[in-house]
This record gives sequence, C-alpha cells and structure tokens, in this order.
Amino acid sequence: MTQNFKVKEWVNWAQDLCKPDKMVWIDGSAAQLDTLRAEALADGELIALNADKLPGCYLHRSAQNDVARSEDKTFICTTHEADAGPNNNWKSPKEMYEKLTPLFDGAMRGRTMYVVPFCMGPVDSPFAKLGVEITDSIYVVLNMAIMTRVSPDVVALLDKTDDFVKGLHAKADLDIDKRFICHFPEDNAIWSINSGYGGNALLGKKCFALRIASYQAKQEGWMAEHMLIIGIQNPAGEVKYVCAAFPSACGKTNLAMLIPPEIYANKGYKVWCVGDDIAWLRIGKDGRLWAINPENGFFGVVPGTNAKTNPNALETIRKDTIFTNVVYNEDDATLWWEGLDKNPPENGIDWKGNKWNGKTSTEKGAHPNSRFTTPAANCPVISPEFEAPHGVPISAIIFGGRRAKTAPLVYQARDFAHGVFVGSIMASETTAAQTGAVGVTRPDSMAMKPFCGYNMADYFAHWLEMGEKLGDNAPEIFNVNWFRTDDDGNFIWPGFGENLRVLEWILARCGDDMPAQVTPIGYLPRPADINMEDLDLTMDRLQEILSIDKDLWQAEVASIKEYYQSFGHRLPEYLHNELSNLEERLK
Ligand code: SAT
Ligand code: MN
Repeated sequence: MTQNFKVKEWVNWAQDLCKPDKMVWIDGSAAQLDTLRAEALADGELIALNADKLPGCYLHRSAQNDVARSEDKTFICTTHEADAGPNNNWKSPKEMYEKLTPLFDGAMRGRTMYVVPFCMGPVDSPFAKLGVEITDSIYVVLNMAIMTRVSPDVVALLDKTDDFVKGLHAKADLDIDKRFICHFPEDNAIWSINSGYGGNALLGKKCFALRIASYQAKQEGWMAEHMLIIGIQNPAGEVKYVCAAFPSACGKTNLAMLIPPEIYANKGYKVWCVGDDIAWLRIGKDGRLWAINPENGFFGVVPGTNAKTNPNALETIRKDTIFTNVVYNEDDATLWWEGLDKNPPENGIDWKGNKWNGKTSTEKGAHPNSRFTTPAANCPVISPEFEAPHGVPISAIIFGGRRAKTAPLVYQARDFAHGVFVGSIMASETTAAQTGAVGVTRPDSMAMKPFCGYNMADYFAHWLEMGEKLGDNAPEIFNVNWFRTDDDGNFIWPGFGENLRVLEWILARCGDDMPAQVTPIGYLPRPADINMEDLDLTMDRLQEILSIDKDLWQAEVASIKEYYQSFGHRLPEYLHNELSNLEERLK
C-alpha cells in the first residue's frame, strides 16, 4: 500500500462510493497474480489451457455486447465544449460526475475492489507517468499487469508524487445502456463503467496514454501519439527508428514486428520492435525527437495472425498470454482463430461459448476483434532499447490509412509543417476495433481522431509548434497505404514483410541522395527506386499504386474542406492555405 495521502484519500472515497466487500492493493508480485488467476479460473472468468503447448496462457470470453471500443459512449468532459472539439463527444464534467456517481454507487457490492498503481513508460524514465486504476475486474487487473508496469517500484514512486491519473473502473453489470467512458482532462481523471473491453477498461491504454496524455502533452510541450515504434537495422549495423500512425486494426502490430523478406534478411537487415500502438515523444537535449513506448505489452488483434503474416507475434503469444474471444479446442485445450491455419478444430467452442465445428460451421469461431494480451518482453524482436529511459531518436514519421483508392503506396511531405497537413487529411475505412459499421471511410487525422483528448484544431497547432521547435532536426514525414485494391477488390501491394521495401525508400529519403518525383500531393518514389527484387508484382501494378488520380483527389479535397469546416476558426490558417494550394496544384 502507498503512503501517498492523496492516493489514500481518493481510494477511500471510491470505496465509500462503490461499497465493495473487500479491497486488495495490487503490487504485481508473482504470488499475488497467481492467486488472482486461481480465483479467475475458479469463477470461470479465465479458462485454463494446455500447459505444455501454451504455458501461462488463458482464455477469456467477454460478454457478447462488449467486444470493441464504444466510441459513441466515450466522452471528453471539459468545462468548455470548444476545448473538446468536434472530434469528441462532449459533456460537462458536472453533468457526467452527477450522472455516473449513482451508477458507481454500490456497483462493487459483493465484489472485491482492486487498486492497481501502474506506471506508463520504463519506471526510471523521465517520460514516465503514474496512474492508479480502481477496478472490480480480475481480468482488468491481470491485463493491466501485462500492459503496464505494476510493481513495488511503482508504489515507491507513487509515495513521492501527487502527479498521477485517477482511473475509476467498474464492469458493474455490463449494461450497454449505462456504459460510459468519461475523461476529465482538467482533473487527471477517468471514469469508466459497464464495459470490460480493452480500450474501454484498461485505463492505462487509450484513456490515459492517449486521451489524457495528449492533453498533458499539449500543456507540457511533448506529444502522445497513436504510433508504433520500430528500429530498422541496415547491413552496416546502423539502426534508424521510425514511428508510424495507423488506425486500429490496420496492421500496426504486424508492421511493428516485421520480418524482412529473404533478400533483405540475407543482406543483414533486421527490424526491432519498440512499440506497437502508442508513442510518447519529446525533444531531447540534442534537439532531436525521441520516443518511448509507454506500454509494457501488446494488445493485438488475433485473427489473421499466423506463421506467415506475423511469426514474431505467434512466437510472442505462445506463453504468458491472455486470449479474449477466440476458439477453444476441446480435444487438447488449445486455441484457434480464423487465419491461423487450415485446420480448425471439429470439437471447438466459439467465442460466444457455443459448440463450434470448424469443418462445418458457417459462422466465425473467433470474434473479428478478438485479442491477445502479451508481455513485450516475450517478443523475439523486442528492441534492446525497449527499456531505454530516454527512448529512441526518430528519423521518420509515417501516417497510414486503409484506403482502397486515392492514397498511393507512399508519398513524402515537403517538410514537417506540410507533414502536419498530410497527417491531418488522413482518412481510413473503419474496422472491427470499434463498434459500428465496418468499411466506412471517415477522417482520422494522425489516426488520433478517436483518441485526441482535446480539440484537434489545437492539436494540429501543437504539431506545427513542435515542428517549429524541432527546426532542422524535425523527422521527415510520409504517408503510406498498403491497402490499394484493383478493380476486382484484390490488394495490389503484398504488404507484411514486403513493406520493408517501402521503409527502405523512406529511410533513403531521410538521407541526401535519393531523388523523387514532385507531384501535387508531395514527393513520390520513381518506380525504379522501389526495390522489386524477388517480388511477385509487375512494374505496371507498381505504377498503378504509385499513381495519383486527379479526379479522386479533387473529390478528396472537397471532403477535407467539409471536415476542416467542422473546426471553424480554431483550425490553423496554415492548414487552410495548404488545402487551397493542393486544390490549385490539382487543376
Ligand atoms: O482500443 S484498444 O486499445 O482496446 C484496441 C484498439 O482499438 O487499438
Ligand atoms: Mn490502437
């Protein structure tokens, strides 16, 4: 237990409100987590798996109405509506405290209240930030113990500071009509009730490390971004780091653990994973931009993970992993999911808990947003710099959406400020990671639309300011699109490991000696500059995805205008001007 008076006072208040039968302070010790797992197994919240084939792994089935982030039930509660911006659902703090207090009142009766002090970022990092999550869910505690740092060292840190985020969570009765995920950036607080799903309930993740942290970052002069971080090692042994922002379920984890194609591996290329979802970035003493991954684990999409798409992830999740909503194989207590292999179990139990025969069933066995929660340390390509307190220096920032048409395979912004424009006009097709229709194109600036804890107009201004501070040290900015399709709807670019070919061009463009084509939208590769060695793709098809369809881009400009208008006068003038310039160049 902490000696921090502020923490104790707040925990006492929560205890009085939620009225649990008992309270447990979590220190993350192996013995404590063992006890919790035993309890979760006893009450069915976790299902034991084959200890030889999947040591330390467990299966969890969620409620059927609780399988993805609930964006329509997520609120930014600031005094002034304009501070939340058109990108967020806004409510006043007073209204939501008043609305949620009765929901939390007695919500933990008959249950245990767990108090989880946690640290985002390496415990000894100057980037690190502390939080405390109160929850009535063992599943949440066990996930937090993987995804964040939970240890006696964190408790010791908490004794010394009042700078911590207060996260109050109750799964309550999972009533979807009373589900709320509320952020109070002015109070460093998060209240989440009636969901147990990752992004709604693991409060260190999207709620703190992005929504609250983005607000803090704006005040304090740093950045909290929805970005993976990788190190690309060339045959000379030099490692260059890049950050990449993609919307949820667009292949971030695959890119984060990329396996170089054979011709690259043979030459000595390696890719190191620093993070797969969130980056906190600061300007270092040397004037460059440095990034840490505030998380300690991966919360990845399971379906489609296999020995070809992501062997590193497959290796990572063979032990110490919590799986949520995949197929259970009754024959040998192992797991299966769509896209694992061609041998689904005949004696399966699907994610809903029903008997499921993979040979005959027409329904999916695993939920499309089924997830693994796994320790970063298990990843075979985890970067040696993963725990580095100051993080890694960033050479390039990549934005990417899921676009069947319009966006080319890759293009580069003219400079950092133009890169902010490029990030701001990102759009992507929705996926199973959020509730609602899949495949609808919507604006998703910097892949932060669902995660920016304040008005995005101010967020763009903050990016522009960061660019000014970075000056000549600013990373180069790029946009990629792995998802262009042909007229039959097939993906043109092979993706996965082959994306290294694009990264190679990107890094070459960060140096001095790679020319490029100048186009209305930015710099594009000359097709001959993408390494096509050993690649099953014709030059025509490559040209196709490196082409810009002016009609489509003009339509794009029209929809960006509309999007920009939603921000009114708060939108930085620079972005308006860039959009007009783009419109001119497309004529
Ligand atoms: O929101 S989660 O972090 O649970 C998953 C995602 O959408 O990236
Ligand atoms: Mn994400």
